[in-house]
Order: sequence, then structure tokens, then C-alpha cells
Amino acid sequence: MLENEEVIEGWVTNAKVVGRIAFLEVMDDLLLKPVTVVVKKDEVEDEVWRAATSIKLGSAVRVEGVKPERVVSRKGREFHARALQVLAEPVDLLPIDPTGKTPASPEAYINYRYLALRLPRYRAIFLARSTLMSLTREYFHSKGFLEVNTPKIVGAGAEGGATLFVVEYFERKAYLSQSPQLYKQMLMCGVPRVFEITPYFRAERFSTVRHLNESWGLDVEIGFVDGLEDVLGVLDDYIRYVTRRVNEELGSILREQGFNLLPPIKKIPRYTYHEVIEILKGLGFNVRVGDDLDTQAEKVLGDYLEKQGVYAYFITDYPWEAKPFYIMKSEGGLSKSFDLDIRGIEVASGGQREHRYVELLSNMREKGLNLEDFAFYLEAFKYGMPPHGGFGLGLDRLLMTLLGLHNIREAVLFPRDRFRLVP
Ligand code: AMO
Repeated sequence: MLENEEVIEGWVTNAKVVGRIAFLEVMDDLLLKPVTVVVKKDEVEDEVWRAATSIKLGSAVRVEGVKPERVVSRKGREFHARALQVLAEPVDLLPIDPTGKTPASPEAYINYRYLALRLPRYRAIFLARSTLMSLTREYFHSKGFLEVNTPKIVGAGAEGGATLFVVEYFERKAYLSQSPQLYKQMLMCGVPRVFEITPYFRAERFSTVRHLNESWGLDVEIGFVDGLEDVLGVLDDYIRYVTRRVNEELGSILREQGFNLLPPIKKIPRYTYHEVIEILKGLGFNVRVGDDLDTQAEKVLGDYLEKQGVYAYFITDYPWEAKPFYIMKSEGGLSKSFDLDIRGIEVASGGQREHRYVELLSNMREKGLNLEDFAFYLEAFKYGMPPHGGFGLGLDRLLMTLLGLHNIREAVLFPRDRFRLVP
């Protein structure tokens, strides 16, 4: 290589020849714009010119050359080639147009995710995902939380038997973890604050735009809480932090790619479950106290609040009956629970936990659980378990609502749903 020469490596996404100059667009970095490689017939060996003018779109290339002092290309990045090496060329027709001009089916963008990742729109989604993950870690580390990793092959589930995936575990039956719920609570008997970024495995049989059978969650548990407020405060602050930082770091490029980016959230209003029922009734929606807030109800409420500039909101005080055994009861059949909805989609749920051994046993009996299955969990409540609370937040759903995506599958590289196990 000559002095002041550089190398770029990437995939050719577009190519054209104008007279004695060839222009190759190469996606060479995690940036959303290709670099325009300029090959001039009069300045390169014949072999290089031949390679440049016969190149197949989609080829992986290595180019040696220099960055010009003045960039003419409208795309903003330019590179003048001296040498060009084709490292690999497609041996079949590309299932996704590398120029991005002809759209493919939604399935093609999943089946050929690696090719989709050469296109700015899909690359932007996963850049945002990567940023969201690192901001999340950064946030909880900076607040003094211990990052933990709990088992994903488990002997008992906390979120209902119907959605457990069974695994053969030698001579016993085991399950894939639906949630770190039991473990993060047990940890509260030894450390004050934990968080985990983890997959959730749930054998939900339906196929919707907001459910996956393998999804990623952020689990947080906080000890020594005085009440639900301490938990809501952490989630509130985290959401304000990530929405602000994603907007600062990626706002302009995401908007340029056409995403309906969630603005920085400044305030998260709170509604009780009963208030939500009243709002929904007022909107002509047919619900009664005691009813679950289904997808349709969530959407109607989300649309109504979004019109008033409210994108994110807490719904608190659900009837205990509708909540899991570990949630603490409160007066009047209610519970110390909450959901966080963003743009009409449930993104997180949590609450204060029942930390008192006797009351916990009674809650579990009331929910019809087999206490023996949970013996290892119950042990932890005998040795000084402090009052605690936390939440589980769907990171795929958070990304979906951040970018305004209509299908959760777009937010995940290789989604697992009712009908999809490959790639
Ligand atoms: P929950 O079951 O509400 O609560 O799950 C927490 C959050 O995880 C996301 N989520 C999903 N995302 C995509 N596909 C799925 N199938 C799926 N299931 C859940 C949602 C949801 O709000 N242990 C409690 C949390 C806690 O109390 O700490 C739990 O798992 O965004």
C-alpha cells in the first residue's frame, strides 16, 4: 500500500459506469450511508477497471485508495480507488434488492436479515437496538444496581403453567424460563438492587404483532422499598433517560430514515385501573370493572392519550385477581401493581411484592399453586427478606414503540413466533 492510502471493506450496493469512470456504492461500516468508490479508467490498472465495470451487486470487496480532499458525491462520502479486490461474489440471485429500490416481502427481510442489514432502514433499527441495550446497562450500573444472570433452564415458572416450554433435563422435566421473577426476588434477601437483561421464553399459542415466543426483557428488583412509589420512580427515570438519549444520539438519522420516533418522555402520568375503565367507558368502549384490559382496550386508550400529547402512562392498582401471586394485595381487592403502556402497548409491568412469608404462602394457595414446586423460592423469605418491588420490561416492545414499528418482528434479528423457528 502506498503512503496515505487507506482500505475500505464492504458490500457493493449499487454500481454504474459513466464514460471512463465507474462509481461503486459500498456499505463499509455501521453507518447508514454507503461510501461512493470512484474508479477512473485512466488511473488504475486494466484489471482493476475490468473488475469495477463487471462487478456483481452484492459482492464483498476490498478497495485500496485515498479519500479525496473534496467530496463531490451527494451521498457525502467518497473514496478514490487504486486497487480493487472482489473477495466474494453472489452465486445466486439476491432475494433482497441491494439498492433498496424494489421492496421485498416482510418475510424476506427476516429470512435474509443479513442482507436487510446492508440497507439503511434495517441497519438503523438494529443500531437503535444496540444503543438501547448499552444505554440500559449504563443507566442501571450508574445507579448502583448489580447486573445478574439467572438460570434459563428452571424447575418452576412464575408466570403461569400454560405458557411454559418443557425441556428434557436428564431424567427430569424442566422448563425454559418465562421470567427471572423468582430468582430476582430471592436475590433481594442478599443484595439491595439487581437488574438483568434476559430472554423470556413463553409458549403463547397466538400469533400477534406484539408477542414473540422468545423475547428480551429488562428485569429490575429493588429492595428496602417504602412502597410502589419507589419502583415507579426508577422506571419513570429510566424511560425519561433512554428516550432522551436515543433522541440525542440517533434522532436525526432515525427521522431521516422515516421512523416515527418517540419524542423524549418528560412526564409519565398515572391512572388507576378504575380511572382507565371510566375513561374507556367515556369513549364508548364496552368494559366493566374486573375486565382485563385487552389489546383493543389498550389501543383505544393509547390513541386517546396520544392525541393529548401523552405517549407513556402508568396504570396502577389492578384487581389482585388479575395479577400473579407475588404481587402484594392492597385494600378493596386491589393490588400494588402497575403496567407501563407506551403508544397503546404494554411495555412493562411490575409492582410491590409480598415479602412476608405467611402472607405469601396464603397468596400462593389462593392462586392454586403447588407449594412444593416453589420450596426453593419460599426458603428465601424465611431469612430477613426486606420489602421489595420491581418490574419486567419488554425490550423488544420498547424498541418497537420507540421507533413506531408496527410489528415486533421488525425489532428482533431472528424472531421466534408460533410458526417460525428458522433462521
Ligand atoms: P409480564 O408477563 O407482564 O411480567 O412481562 C413483562 C413485560 O415483558 C414483555 N413481554 C413480552 N414481549 C413480547 N412477547 C411476549 N410474549 C412477551 N411477554 C412479556 C411485555 C411485558 O410487559 N415477572 C413479571 C414482571 C415483574 O413483575 O417484575 C412479568 O414477567 O413488555
